[in-house]
Amino acid sequence: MDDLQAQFDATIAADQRIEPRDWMPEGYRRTLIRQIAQHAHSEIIGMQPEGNWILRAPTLRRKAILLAKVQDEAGHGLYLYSAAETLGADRAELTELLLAGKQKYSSIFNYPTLSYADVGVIGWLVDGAAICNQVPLCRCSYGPYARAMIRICKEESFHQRQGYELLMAMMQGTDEQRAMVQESVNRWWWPSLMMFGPPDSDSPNTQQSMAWKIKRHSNDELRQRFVDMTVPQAEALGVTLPDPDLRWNPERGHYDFGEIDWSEFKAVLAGAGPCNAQRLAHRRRAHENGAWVREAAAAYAEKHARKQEVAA
Ligand code: FAQ
Repeated sequence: MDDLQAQFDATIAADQRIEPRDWMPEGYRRTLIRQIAQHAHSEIIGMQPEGNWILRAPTLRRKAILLAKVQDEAGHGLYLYSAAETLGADRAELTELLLAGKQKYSSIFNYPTLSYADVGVIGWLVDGAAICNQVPLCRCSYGPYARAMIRICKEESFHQRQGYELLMAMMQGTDEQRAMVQESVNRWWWPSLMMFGPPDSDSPNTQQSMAWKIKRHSNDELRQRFVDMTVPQAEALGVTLPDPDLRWNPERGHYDFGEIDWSEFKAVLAGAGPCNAQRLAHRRRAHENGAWVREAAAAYAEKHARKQEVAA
């Protein structure tokens, strides 16, 4: 056992990858299943806010782009459930845990999409935050998760750009459109900052996850990186970020920003966000409506396996 632990520690120290067949400490496995499952659930639940606008996209082009983006999120969910399965988790069980409210998904998807500008702002801010958080995960110490993240990040970059391009178009439109973008930014800015998780001083998992090189940066480091990256983009767009304390700090070489309302974050995590009940109810309904597809796929797989047995 000591040998196995030493081998694991050496692999991590040498910045090499742990693969599914390698020995790993139980805590490492549990942490990865928790994070990857939460990430997968986020991608799947994350289809709902934007899905709300597919039927109301203003042009065929916008509709095609939005459909492609929402389908990408479904794909991300599937890669991630597959990565979790390499750790011995069962996708059906993870889904049950989500539906029973026993596993989390990102707080951000518990906010409503009230206007079409929200489609652009989600692309710009939510996908922007997701990229900031997820690019370092391409170097996660667990091979299957790191490899899944490479493709996911490429697609998230397209999502971020489509959001920014949409907002650029609206900002060059009418006063009403500009006001719609500003109103949307006002609603999404603070929840986007919350996506990075609790402050480092209140993050029970960060220290160990960084020691295991699952996480490469702390929550606060990534949040700061996101703010620094986004402020110039807001200026180029011509929108105001809703934080009177936001200003460049030349000594730190970063933007200072105001206090996040952590009581709101905790309430959303506890199930009391504006859309928690709606999101889970919708997911549950979709799962029940899809039961026949799962049954048909299982029956087909069984038939196929029997045929192969006979042929062998
Ligand atoms: N929401 O100790 P830490 C996307 C939980 S995908 C809900 O700091 P950790 C794509 C955390 O799980 C967005 N829960 O935890 C898209 C833990 O709870 P537990 C999802 C949160 O894991 C775009 C507790 O708080 N991305 O956006 C949140 O070290 C557009 C203590 O926190 C990922 O999942 C939160 N915001 O760090 C799709 C990325 N923050 O399990 C559609 C991978 C924290 O102990 C449209 N995940 N919690 O009961 C990560 O990088 C990490 O898990 C963190 C949290 C950074 C999220």
